[in-house]
Amino acid sequence: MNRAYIGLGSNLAEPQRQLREALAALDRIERTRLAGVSSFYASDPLGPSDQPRYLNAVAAIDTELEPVALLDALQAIEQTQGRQRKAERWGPRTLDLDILLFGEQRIDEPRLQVPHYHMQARAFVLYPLAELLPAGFRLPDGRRLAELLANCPFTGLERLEADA
Ligand code: A4P
Ligand code: MG
Repeated sequence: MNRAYIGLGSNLAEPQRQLREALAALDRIERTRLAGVSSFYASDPLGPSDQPRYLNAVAAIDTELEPVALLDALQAIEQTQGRQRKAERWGPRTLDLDILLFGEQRIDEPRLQVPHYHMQARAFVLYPLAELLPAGFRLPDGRRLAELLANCPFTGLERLEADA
């Protein structure tokens, strides 16, 4: 059994609903259960600025799946929720699910790199992730989460109050 952390992002088609449906879907993945959810955060778009603000969150899951099998399951959820892969990089999307961390593993395969390549610089990933991890947590490469947070200003980010 491995604890993995999944980044969720949406900026189309009722992002709040997209994230709630995605969380329910994560809990339905075979041999996997939802173990925790961060607050939801509204965030300014990274990339093209002519797109709506995003809603971001991080979920903790416990899974017996192998990493690539988990990625398959996440991509199936994205498809179910109407994700259309477009050529434009960092463009708008109904749902993006990224594997941020997978146990203590470092993975470098064609389809999957973990820890997720850009997480160390993204406030909309680091701040929700930090809600779910102990102070002093270290990434598989030894870097402390607290250090990454200290270098990543809480800019363009708005933590939303839980509404239910
Ligand atoms: N892939 C490799 N490693 C992973 C991993 N750890 N988790 C591969 C998930 N996927 C991984 O992803 C492209 C390929 O990455 C997958 O086929 C998988 O094999 P994708 O979801 O199809 O494409 P993408 O998400 O458009 O590309 P990319 O570069 O991952 O986009 P980002 O970097 O995720 O950016 N602004 C705000 N405020 N909030 C956001 O959430 N998101 C993006 C998307 C842009 N701006 C944003 C946000
Ligand atoms: Mg992605």
